[in-house]
Amino acid sequence: MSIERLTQLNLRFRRGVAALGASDETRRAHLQPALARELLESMLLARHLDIAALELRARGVGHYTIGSSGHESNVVLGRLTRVTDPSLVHYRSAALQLERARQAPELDNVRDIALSLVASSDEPVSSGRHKLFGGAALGIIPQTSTIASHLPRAVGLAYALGWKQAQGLVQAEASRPTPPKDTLVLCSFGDASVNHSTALGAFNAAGWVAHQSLPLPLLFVCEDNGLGVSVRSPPGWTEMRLRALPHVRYFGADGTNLYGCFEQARAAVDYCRSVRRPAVLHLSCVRLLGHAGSDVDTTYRSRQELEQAAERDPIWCAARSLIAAGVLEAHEVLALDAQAEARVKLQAKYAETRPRLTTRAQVAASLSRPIPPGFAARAASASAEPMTLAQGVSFALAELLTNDPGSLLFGEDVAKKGGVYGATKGLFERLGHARVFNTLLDEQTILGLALGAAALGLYPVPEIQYLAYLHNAEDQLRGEAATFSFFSNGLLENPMLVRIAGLAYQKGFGGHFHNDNSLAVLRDIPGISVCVPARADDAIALYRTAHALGRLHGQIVVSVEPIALYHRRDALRDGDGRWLAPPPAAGAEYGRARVYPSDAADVLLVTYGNGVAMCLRAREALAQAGVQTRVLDLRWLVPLPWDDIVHEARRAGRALIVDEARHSGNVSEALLAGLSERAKGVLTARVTAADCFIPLGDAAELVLVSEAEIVEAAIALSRS
Ligand SMILES: Cc1ncc(C[n+]2csc(CCOP(=O)(O)OP(=O)(O)O)c2C)c(N)n1
Repeated sequence: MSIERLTQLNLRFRRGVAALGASDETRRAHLQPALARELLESMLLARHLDIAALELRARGVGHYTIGSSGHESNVVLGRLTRVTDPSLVHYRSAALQLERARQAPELDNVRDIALSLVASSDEPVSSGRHKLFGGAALGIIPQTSTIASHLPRAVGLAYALGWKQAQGLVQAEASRPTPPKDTLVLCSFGDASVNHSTALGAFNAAGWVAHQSLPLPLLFVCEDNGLGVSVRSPPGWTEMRLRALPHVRYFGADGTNLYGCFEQARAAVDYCRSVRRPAVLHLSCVRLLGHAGSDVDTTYRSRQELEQAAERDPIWCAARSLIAAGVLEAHEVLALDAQAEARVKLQAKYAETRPRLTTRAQVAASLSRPIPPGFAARAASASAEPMTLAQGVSFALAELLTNDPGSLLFGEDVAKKGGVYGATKGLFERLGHARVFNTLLDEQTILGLALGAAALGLYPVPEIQYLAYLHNAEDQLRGEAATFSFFSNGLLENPMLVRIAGLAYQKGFGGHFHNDNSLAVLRDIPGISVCVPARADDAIALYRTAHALGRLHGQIVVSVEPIALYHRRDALRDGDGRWLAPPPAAGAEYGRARVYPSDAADVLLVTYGNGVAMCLRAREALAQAGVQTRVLDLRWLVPLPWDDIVHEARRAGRALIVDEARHSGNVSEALLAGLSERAKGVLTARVTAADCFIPLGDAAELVLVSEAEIVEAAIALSRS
């Protein structure tokens, strides 16, 4: 049905153009003929690609039918922005991208888009993993389909652009072309997306930055077709919403008027380039079809409405005004249309013959770059006093920030205060406000800033103040950071070290939200690594390796720092000071555990975080009961250190898993399953926290793992 409608529209366009008379005698102010011809050509190519998408889908060889029809006036942005302007674009951006591709003549973008429609592995953006607009040579960063999720990264990119310029780092990288001083970031989306809290958070963050007179050259573009699938934007709402954004200059453009649209877009682009402040271009569009090929919009749009939309078709409107103004002749427009149709058909036919992804390994290959076995950061200076975990974190971060001028640390309260728990103490004074700074209170913005900074070659170290508050922003990690490499065929990467204070045992303080003890949400994200340092030397070793992994392999590392261990000094007895540790000589080996040695072991205690402290104490009590144990601190929860786990479990013959996280969805499940597969014959048991939130006060102990429980379970296991 959609395909008939679009084909009919094209026929109507041809008849309409053919019927148009000669131009006015006096040529009106309009676009230059060469420019007009190119813009119209890109628009027509986009339209014929939509027809091809529907046709391929109808025959079962194409897989994507969210079209650009009715949004082709975004072509002006393809013309007015540069390949050096990082761009994150709406999924209706075929005309924009085709026009942008004129700046990269080595590409055949019609062919590339056709290849994406059939999910061919020849397709250069994601190698057939998704139909996305993008491409390194085009400066277009591929987007996921989660609406508005790209806006925080866009704010981060624009902020990082200014940051790099201020730090004098722009010229420092041999691997990237130096972007011009007036580079901007382009970010487009639909009108329904404007209402998403992620978008509103990003608009707010942009205003917050601009309010402080910091540079933020960011052009938001709202392509307003009045609909979000079947839901209508209330008339006037989108404009009112966008006009009310503080410090974001509003520009309105009518997508049915190509010339006016070009001029308004130019004004908006010039404003961002020269004033270095954010702006929004509100571009009126129409949706000529259903939301996607499968959406039958006639169930919620009247015949009259569809007829009005067809009359506002930007291609028809552009052709009519160009002919009326004497810029192009009707026969030239018809020739352009015929050529566009022929070119698209040829490339669609070619795309059909090209290979697809055929193996699981091929699909997963772009998740992250392979990390060589035994990877660890090189030695670093080790002379310092024994320290607490919090001091160790601060030491590690000081080392990282000092050694890498492209690194930056930010979050809520991390600067002068030094973090809620002092884990970033002294860094602000030592490295300055440009390298260590507070953000506004919005976890999506914090991670968005990291996403943008990393995409520009920086190494961000964002902090999430409490594990429970990661969940507000988790999509920025799961849907954005982790998919970046996957959907760009490994060409793009956003390495970072995300530090999150978390886990329980704060001795009655804080209740659930300050003692959150579930790591499930971090464990299943393909392509990211997760670590938990228990002591200062672990934190320093792990962060050295995390940074090296990021810089050398583009890896994202998330570290959950156990709050209850931050200031612990003693290991076994009050005043023994044995939890303190000096910095180690080198980094931690990637995916390797730390084993606390013992001469003999009847039971291996497999644990991490607070569990390490509890197990070391339980070990003493168990020894008195005649049960010898060895403690294995996983340190890396993703990937799990299987070689060490299996080796030590086999040596002891029994493995007790001590997981301070909830019973369901956490690491104990993976350990039990993995041991049954990899270490057959080893007897296993586990102790975990309850599937419950953490209450306030001493009642917290009722749902958490206790030392007594560990002792009891280990004795029971030793006797089985
Ligand atoms: C976070 C999220 N929720 C829901 C969806 C499903 N969805 C896809 S597109 C869309 C409507 C978007 O409308 P708009 O932003 O106006 O863009 P348009 O499609 O009209 O161009 C919805 C609800 C999604 N992709 N992401």
